[in-house]
Amino acid sequence: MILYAIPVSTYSAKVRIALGIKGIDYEMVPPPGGYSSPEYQAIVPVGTIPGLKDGDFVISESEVITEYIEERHPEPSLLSGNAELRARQRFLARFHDLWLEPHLRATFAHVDPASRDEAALGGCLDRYQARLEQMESLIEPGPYLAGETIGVADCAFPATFTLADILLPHFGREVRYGPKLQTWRETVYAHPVVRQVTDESRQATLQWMGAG
Ligand SMILES: N[C@@H](CCC(=O)N[C@@H](CS)C(=O)NCC(=O)O)C(=O)O
Repeated sequence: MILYAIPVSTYSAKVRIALGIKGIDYEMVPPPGGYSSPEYQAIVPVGTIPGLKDGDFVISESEVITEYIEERHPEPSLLSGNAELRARQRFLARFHDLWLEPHLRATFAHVDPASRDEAALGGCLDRYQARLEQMESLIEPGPYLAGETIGVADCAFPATFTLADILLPHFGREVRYGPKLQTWRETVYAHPVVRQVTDESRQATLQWMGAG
């Protein structure tokens, strides 16, 4: 398998964690010409990372890639438990992609103080924090986000939180997690695969910001 990805990409980290937990060998390749380039779009038509190539089969969208991996390599399962627990896994993973992470991504335009719009940045950070507080009321770690074993939802958040731990202080904001999220963070970051992938994300992000 080839995973088109770069270490700084949070959505790529999600898939890398899933592959690592399942013990699947893959080659991580940066998108030729960069993401959205014609060269990369000749392989992965939408041009986003992560993109997966498994033999002749190519697919993108991190959630879809994760579910494809789950179906191809069912053990250990990242969607275990009954229908309700599996729905909770999927819900939290979508919550990450649709309602939490985009507010953090929107701050990228303001990393450089020279081109920063303080009002717009403040709005992004407020919305990110509000969703984080909402998440606290949505979870009941057991100790993972939906049950006793690590699942698709647990794969989605770690790299985003690693990124937030760097970006929020950069913007002068305190990183605040509620008690349930804090407990879950301690559990998930202790997982060796999560730790390895997020350590790489942290290094790459610090380099990207010119601080590493
Ligand atoms: N919904 C996509 C989001 C992935 C995404 O936004 N990737 C960024 C890099 S982290 C990208 O490829 N952007 C391409 C672009 O903006 O054209 C997924 O889950 O895979």
